[in-house]
Amino acid sequence: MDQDPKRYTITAALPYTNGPVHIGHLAGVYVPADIYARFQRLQNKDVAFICGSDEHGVPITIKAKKEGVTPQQVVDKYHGIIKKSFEDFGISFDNYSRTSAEIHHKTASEFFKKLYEGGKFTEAVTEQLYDEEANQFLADRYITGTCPKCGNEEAYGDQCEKCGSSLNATELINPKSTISGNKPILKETKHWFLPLNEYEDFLKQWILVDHKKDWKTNVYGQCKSWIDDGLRPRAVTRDLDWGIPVPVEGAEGKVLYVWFDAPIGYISSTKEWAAREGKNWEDYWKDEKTKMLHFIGKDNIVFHCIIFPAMLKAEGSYILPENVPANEFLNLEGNKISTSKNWAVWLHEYLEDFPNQQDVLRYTLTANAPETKDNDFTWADFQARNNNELVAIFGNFINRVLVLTDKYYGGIVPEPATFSEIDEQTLNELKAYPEVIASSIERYRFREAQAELMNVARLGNKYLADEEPWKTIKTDEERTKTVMYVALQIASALAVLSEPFLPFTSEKLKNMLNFQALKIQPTWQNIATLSPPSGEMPLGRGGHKIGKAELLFSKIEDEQIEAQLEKLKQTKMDNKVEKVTDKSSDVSQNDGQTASAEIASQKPTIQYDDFAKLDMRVGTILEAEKMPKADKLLVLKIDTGIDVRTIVSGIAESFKPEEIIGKKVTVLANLAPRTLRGVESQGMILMTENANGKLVFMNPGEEGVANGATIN
Ligand code: B3M
Ligand code: ZN
Repeated sequence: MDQDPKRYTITAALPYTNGPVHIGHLAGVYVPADIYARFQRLQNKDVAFICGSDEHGVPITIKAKKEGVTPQQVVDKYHGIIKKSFEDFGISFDNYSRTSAEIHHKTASEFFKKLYEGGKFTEAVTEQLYDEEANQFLADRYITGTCPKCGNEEAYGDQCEKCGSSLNATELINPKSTISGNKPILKETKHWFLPLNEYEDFLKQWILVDHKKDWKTNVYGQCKSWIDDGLRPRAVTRDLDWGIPVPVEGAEGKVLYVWFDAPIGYISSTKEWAAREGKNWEDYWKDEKTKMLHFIGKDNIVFHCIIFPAMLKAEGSYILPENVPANEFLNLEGNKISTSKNWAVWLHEYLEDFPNQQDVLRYTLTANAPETKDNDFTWADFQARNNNELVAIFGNFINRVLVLTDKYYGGIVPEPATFSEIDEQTLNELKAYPEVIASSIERYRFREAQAELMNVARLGNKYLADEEPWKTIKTDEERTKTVMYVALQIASALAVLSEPFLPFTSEKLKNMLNFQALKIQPTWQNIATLSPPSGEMPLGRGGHKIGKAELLFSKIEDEQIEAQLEKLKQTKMDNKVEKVTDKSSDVSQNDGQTASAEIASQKPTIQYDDFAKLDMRVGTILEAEKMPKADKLLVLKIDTGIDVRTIVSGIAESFKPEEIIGKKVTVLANLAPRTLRGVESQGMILMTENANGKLVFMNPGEEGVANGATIN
């Protein structure tokens, strides 16, 4: 691969059209992909940023059934909402297509046929799960059961979202139809399989050797465990009535598996775009010099790293992705985001509630992006990021520069006099930022990149605070001109460097600085070379007239945040009501629909001293056994770093003794001892419930934490 590719095919996971887009989707996929695409365009790269709606698959038909409408009505509705909200949010797709489009049906059918004719599939009659009451085969999300790998009781027929395993429906333990709730029977049917086992050597070399170093550890790790586990043939057809008909004889009533057709959607969307723009789509999919990237969420890793590459390899004429920068999940106010439980911040609603504040959400989602672990979105954090960072740092700097320029010079950039050592230092620091930010983006570290962008604004604030032009204006006109000149250079650099992250702000700022009237446009590349003391200078050598100052960001008030929290509270109450009245099955959009959206409200405020009384430390469970004649109790021996002690814990219904030995736990060490069934319990281990209501340990998570380490 060319070290400095000229052409990029950047894909973002095709959202299922069974609901609108929420902040989890944005943080996981669309915001990072958009930052990356915008950045590469600013490097003058030839970019195709591709997406579209994923309109097939069981999630759609289930939604249609629930709403009593046709699948087509469901996809039309959500395709419209999703497409518009992406546009309004500034996600700069070059093309947003949909998999119900004719070009996609054609492309996917041809792809299948080529593999079929090339003998790349195996054909087999196997026993598949069948719902006798609903009279249909059960595939994918029509079936739930216990994951054979991790024990999650809500795994789907094609995937367990808890451990990420890709499954065949018949592997599930205790399978249950999500249509009728019944136990399915087995019934014979014919399908076509992609023999993934035959691609093992290729995948081993391509992922485990060639990309060991450059793929994110979460992505690499998942791939490695699947490959180590051994790959099995994977059915690429289904007995369903919604989808792309299998284009061969003897396949009546069968459609392509949604995960077979959906990634081909990237190709058909590229074709649609290329036809419109007069480009050759094959340059973006078949030229080794093109760098292809798939931005996805972690639950899509197996499909993009194992199955789709095997399909591309089988076809033979395509390039493979250079990287698959998958993110982890974003939670909302401590709970898993859930489409069916309405536990989400929906993009289209955000855009209504916070008009013209797209960049605030973009900023918060990037600042808190789940790049290496799941993260939490809270409205309090959103408000703080806006008020304390965007308003107080970025906005404040720009406002000061523009207001002072207007006040002192009638909006005309002053001619600088001599640059002091501080000026030169500041400018040299500024010049390094394009490279620093670029390097973080190139490594998919968008949080880090955005934090560096904010450092540019901080640099500006510090410079103004130190040089105090509002004071020197009374004593030294020449010095003031130079200071304002330098500050204006920083402002113009911010206008350029913020574009990938805060496109609306960047646009506004460019207008405020009147970039249109400049002879030379400041760019990512020329900030460093244009800047003084040598160089042409981004805003010219004095004389350039800037525009009027406008506020870039405005304070978000407590009432706005309270209104959002109120909405969520209402959702919680609705869910409680629903729980007793609606027993219908629940279907995930990869966002843990089964999660309980119940959150305990905050307890009364305590003082720090109260907290400091708690002695909490890290420990390891050394031994665990059932308390005789007690269903709920386990007797644990725990190494707390200071001693080995006995703790009796009411977790026997959630854990078998043997599965928790060796686990790190958080121990409340100075709780007064209590005797339970004759055994003295010397403390307590801290637990919580996960989204499925299962007890989990408050695990000290980070590696390398020693027993006895205190928590404070
Ligand atoms: N429709 C998104 C999801 O799992 C799925 C992505 C397809 S990308 C080819 O929510
Ligand atoms: Zn699992």
